[in-house]
Amino acid sequence: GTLPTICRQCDMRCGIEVQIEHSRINKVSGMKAHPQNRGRLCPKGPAAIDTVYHPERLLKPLKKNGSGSFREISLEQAMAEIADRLAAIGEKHGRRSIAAWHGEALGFAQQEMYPRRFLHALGSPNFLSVNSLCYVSRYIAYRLVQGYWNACPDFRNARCILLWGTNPPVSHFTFMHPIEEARKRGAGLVVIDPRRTEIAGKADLHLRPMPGTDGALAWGLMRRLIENGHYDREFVAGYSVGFDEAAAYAAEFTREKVGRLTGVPPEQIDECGRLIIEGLPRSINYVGVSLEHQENGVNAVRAIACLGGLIGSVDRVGADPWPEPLGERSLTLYDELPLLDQEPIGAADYPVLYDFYKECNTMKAVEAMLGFGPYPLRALIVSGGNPANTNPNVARVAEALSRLDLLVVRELFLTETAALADYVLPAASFLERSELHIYSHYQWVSMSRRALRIPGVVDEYSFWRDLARRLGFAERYFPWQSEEEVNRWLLEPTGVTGEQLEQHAEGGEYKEVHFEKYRQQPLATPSGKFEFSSQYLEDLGYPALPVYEEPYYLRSRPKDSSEDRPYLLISGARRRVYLHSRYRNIPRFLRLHPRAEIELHPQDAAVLGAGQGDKIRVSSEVGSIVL
Ligand SMILES: Nc1nc2c(c(=O)[nH]1)N[C@H]1C(S)=C(S)[C@@H](COP(=O)(O)OP(=O)(O)OC[C@H]3O[C@@H](n4cnc5c(=O)[nH]c(N)nc54)[C@H](O)[C@@H]3O)O[C@H]1N2
Ligand SMILES: Nc1nc2c(c(=O)[nH]1)N[C@H]1C(S)=C(S)[C@@H](COP(=O)(O)OP(=O)(O)OC[C@H]3O[C@@H](n4cnc5c(=O)[nH]c(N)nc54)[C@H](O)[C@@H]3O)O[C@H]1N2
Ligand code: SF4
Ligand SMILES: [Mo]
Repeated sequence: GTLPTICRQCDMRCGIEVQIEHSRINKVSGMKAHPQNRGRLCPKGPAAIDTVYHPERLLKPLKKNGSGSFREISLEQAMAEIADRLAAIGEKHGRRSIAAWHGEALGFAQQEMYPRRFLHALGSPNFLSVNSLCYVSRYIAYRLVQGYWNACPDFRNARCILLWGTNPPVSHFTFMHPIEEARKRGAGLVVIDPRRTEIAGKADLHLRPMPGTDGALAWGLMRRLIENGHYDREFVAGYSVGFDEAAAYAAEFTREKVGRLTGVPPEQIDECGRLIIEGLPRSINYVGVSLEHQENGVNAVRAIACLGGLIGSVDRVGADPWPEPLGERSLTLYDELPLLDQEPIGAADYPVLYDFYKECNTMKAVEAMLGFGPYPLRALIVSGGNPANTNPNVARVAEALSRLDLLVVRELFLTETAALADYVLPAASFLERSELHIYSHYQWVSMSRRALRIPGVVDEYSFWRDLARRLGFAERYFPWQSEEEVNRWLLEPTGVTGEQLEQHAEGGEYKEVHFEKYRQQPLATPSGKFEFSSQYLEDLGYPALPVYEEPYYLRSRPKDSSEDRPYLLISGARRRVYLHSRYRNIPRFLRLHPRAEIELHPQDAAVLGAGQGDKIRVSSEVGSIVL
């Protein structure tokens, strides 16, 4: 038979149909009725089959011997030993010495809530996740300025689209259909990326700023709009604070100065301004993750959000709608057990991250594992992530993980991170669980369904509940027998039922989309207004305006030309067939990209005498790699 469900191999969460014969999945195809993808899939969609039935998939718990090799043990033994060791570590070092790390593979919603809930019930505030590297800086920046972040603006109805540091044909293919529709109706497209990407090749204008200088460009564009009076005066006058300070600061960013700071020729800045003005009031910004990976990323994104306010994108059609929530229950225990007296790791250094997101910074956590924190972190449970491969300075991360008293990793494969663990537990894939998927940008909800059960492999909810039971707090905090029961409880106040979502696998709109709600209700910022400048940040000792700071590599550049590291590397450009460290064990994908690759500017390549396919050693302050 065919089971309609949701692909959660990445955060696009496309609708899929899974064909099952003799309890084996033999085909994954796109669900036509799902508005997210309308039947289309990326190459990783069907690769779910290669993953779940991969010959190297872990199906039994592994325990590391004194000699460092693994042997298989039963799940009962593994769980009993892990619970005992956690209890002992909590006893000896305090419960806050126990942490959990949640990776990208599990998403940013329901699955993330289980370890958060578990830790707070246990008495540790130390929830860590991939959020330190992904999307939360954008979320915080936009929340600070306008009170919400929309992960996907209304491309379809836009008249000018600015893409900052993002390459949707590869990373977010579901954005491409609405972008192409807008283009057919004449919308302008500006791509801002130091690299000539696939989408840059399709744009009206490709701006190539030096990495980490986008903030200066955003200020330069603001200057131009303010000087020529091309901004939304009604919105600025009625619904914003700090405009005068912002305008005074913007005045410093002349086209010549922005040209010097960013490397973008002033004529191109003018041209970009012209395209934005032509598109008003339906010009929009979309910011990719890369800006978060640069220094002062939050302020670069805040500056871009401020530009959005000037061009009137806030909660408008063809711009940046303000999503309304479904109103489902929340699994967080933060309100009940905030544990602030337990000094969450990194909360003092990154107070805004903790305040907005109630989680610790992973770089600080790595330091704490190495003994440089305010107190030691001694035990860690990782699920859905591979930090020894994906976090900055992997050698240091691996060193930190191997110093722990207890490392437990829930995985499908024996990854770089799992190899360091004391216990590796086989994890359920997305096809082996059932969860809610909220697409807040069009106020839509779907529920995925369990398509597969593998003996001995448990889902995330069952794992955390079992551990809570062994540590004595399941009855109070994990009372639901199964994830299906959790789903029902979450949905109860919403008027949407699990039965409805099961009958209509594509899901449905939970609320009609309305625009310009800020006219009736305050924006969700401290002042209730759009904040060009932030009193909240100023009170914490940060600049109130999203000021531009030159990145370190430019500030510290030697004055003479005898640099021993003359090149600049940006890393992490996506490949269609890979997702971070995933899918690199699938032969048909490996044939496309057998090893890690580097792209060089043709002029740099010519100087080096390097050609297509050559091996190149790249060295930096932290390490060296052959690509
Ligand atoms: N196939 C595939 N799809 C994915 C993923 C994957 O691994 N593979 N990962 C998923 C995840 S978790 C995420 S977060 C998203 C990320 O997706 P996006 O947010 O769209 O980011 P990228 O596609 O990585 O594109 C980032 C671009 O920014 C450029 N860039 C780097 N530094 C700067 C800078 O300082 N300024 C500017 N303006 N540009 C810069 C890079 O050259 C690159 O082209 O993709 C998701 N989709
Ligand atoms: N240099 C550089 N580094 C980067 C980035 C960059 O642009 N440049 N991008 C960053 C970004 S945006 C992100 S999101 C991170 C991602 O970094 P991570 O969160 O580490 O994500 P992955 O590398 O995809 O690792 C996911 C792991 O989860 C496992 N897995 C898959 N499905 C499941 C499941 O259902 N359950 C469980 N328990 N496990 C599962 C997979 O086998 C895989 O090993 O990387 C970041 N690192
Ligand atoms: S983009 Fe690909 S991997 Fe992501 S949800 Fe859609 S089909 Fe799955
Ligand atoms: Mo990400």
